Amino acid sequence: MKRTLLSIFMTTAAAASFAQNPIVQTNYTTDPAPMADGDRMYVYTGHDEDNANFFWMNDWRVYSSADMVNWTDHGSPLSLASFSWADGRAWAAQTIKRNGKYYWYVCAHSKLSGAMAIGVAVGDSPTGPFKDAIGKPLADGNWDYIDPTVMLDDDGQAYLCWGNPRIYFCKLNKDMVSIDGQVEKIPMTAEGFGGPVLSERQKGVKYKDSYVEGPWLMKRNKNYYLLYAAGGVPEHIAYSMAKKPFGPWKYMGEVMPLSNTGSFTNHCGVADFKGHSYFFYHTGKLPKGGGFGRSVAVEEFKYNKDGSFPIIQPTSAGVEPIGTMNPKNRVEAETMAFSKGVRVEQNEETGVYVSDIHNGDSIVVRVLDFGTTSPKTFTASVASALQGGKMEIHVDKPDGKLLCTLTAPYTGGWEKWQTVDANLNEEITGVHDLYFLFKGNQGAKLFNFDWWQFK
Ligand code: FUB
Repeated sequence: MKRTLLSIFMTTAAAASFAQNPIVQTNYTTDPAPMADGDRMYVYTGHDEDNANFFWMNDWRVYSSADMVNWTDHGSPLSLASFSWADGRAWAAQTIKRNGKYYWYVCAHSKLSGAMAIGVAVGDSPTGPFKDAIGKPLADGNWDYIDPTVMLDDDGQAYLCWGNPRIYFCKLNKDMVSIDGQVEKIPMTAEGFGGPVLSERQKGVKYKDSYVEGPWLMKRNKNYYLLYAAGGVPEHIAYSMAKKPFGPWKYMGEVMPLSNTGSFTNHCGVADFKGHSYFFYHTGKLPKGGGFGRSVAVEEFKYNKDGSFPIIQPTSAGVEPIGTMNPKNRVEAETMAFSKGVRVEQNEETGVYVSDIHNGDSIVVRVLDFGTTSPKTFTASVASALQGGKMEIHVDKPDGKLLCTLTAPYTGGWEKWQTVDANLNEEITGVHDLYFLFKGNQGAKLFNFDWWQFK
């Protein structure tokens, strides 16, 4: 029944034409590591700084969604400052849940060794707070030590692997914060990875591929998979399969071939959620983005019958919604399907909120189910140290029916929040996308926006 309803509303013109990638527009995001937990899909990302000319990365971020199109920004609960031993390069990472705790494996430049190191943070919820679990790196002192990926096998054994241009592999103890035994190097054979590592390629020999970095270790049914960035620069995504978690690996081919994504790196993560399979990756497709200004995107796919991966191409369309949101509950303003112009900030008291709202900016929130009884008012929490501004809410498209106009006043400060109401111009029932269009003094910052609700 749910599927039928979804397919009915997805045939509306507004839904069919919606471009959903990249999934975050308020920051550059990289190296996605998805984790389905309960009713939500979480994505742990790196964060490229604005106007960067290298991977000068300082923190990691978390986003989540229940419907795969509206993503809530949970801010940055982990940064270089969380690790006393780290002083740069907050690169790729992955989070996994075990026994109610969340373990976030990261890599960063180590002050102790002067090279790269693998660390682990722990938290009691998927969005933190997180703290360094052991106060030191798990493995330190090698420039190869980047891009950790972690997997918990059905028998309770956890495995960690990482590396560029070689793959290092170890067992984790049950505590998830110590290594069981030795760190091994996986043999980088042509059989396993399509060719040796790039520096060991022989002139004149044609290889199928070469592992580079960004491993993603996973198990599905009885098969183990290692997906990775491959081929050199620019990178495509390829994969290998094995019958045991430590191999021997068999090179299986490309998953995401090279295309014009605007980013010379690629980095993937894969997860199933609510009966769907998703492939996350990054591109340089946000405005002013590129190789050091990357953005996470997602595609839905189906495994081939034999368990192998299909070829997955990057799209700007992205994925279809797999659920709806209730607009009569409080919705955080930083939950959005797409935005233009706005940014986010966070503080201890408010958490994450939408900032930098200017005339002409917009936010789209999708698949809102108003049910059969129309609300009468729209309420929002806003703050402004200047003159404030207006928020028009249009139904299903930017120039769709004007549902209401909310006036955000001067409130005495950018974090002095005031709850403001607007009466609806007309009734609304059923499932709709809403377009929040911001209007006000040209060039001025208008107001900040924390949450909203229909009543
Ligand atoms: O984001 C920094 C580095 O770029 C990652 O560690 C690599 O996987 C590549 O995506």
